[in-house]
Amino acid sequence: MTADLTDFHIALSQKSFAPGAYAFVAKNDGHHEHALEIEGPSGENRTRTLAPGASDTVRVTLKSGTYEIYCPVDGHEDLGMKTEITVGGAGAPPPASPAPAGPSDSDGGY
Ligand SMILES: [Cu+2]
Repeated sequence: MTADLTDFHIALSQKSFAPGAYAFVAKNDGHHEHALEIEGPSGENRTRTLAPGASDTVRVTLKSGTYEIYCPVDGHEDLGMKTEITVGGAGAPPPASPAPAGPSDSDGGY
């Protein structure tokens, strides 16, 4: 799970989760200091404040519900550095199923 922090946006590699323990790796790809805070049913967890180019990991055990993910640095949340994730429930994607194995088009190929 990665979170890309830029000026001023948070891009998550994933937005639907099953309940469980996760490590969010936050990388600051912007030109300002940023951090990542995860707030929801498990409380608040955050990375340290990251200088441009720095990264940090925040470990959190997600419970069912909605979490707000944002940058706690001065006013960045209002500039757009916030998003939401859904844990469990209807927001979770169905388990991936392999593509159906159709009949082969190959006839030996002459
Ligand atoms: Cu920020």
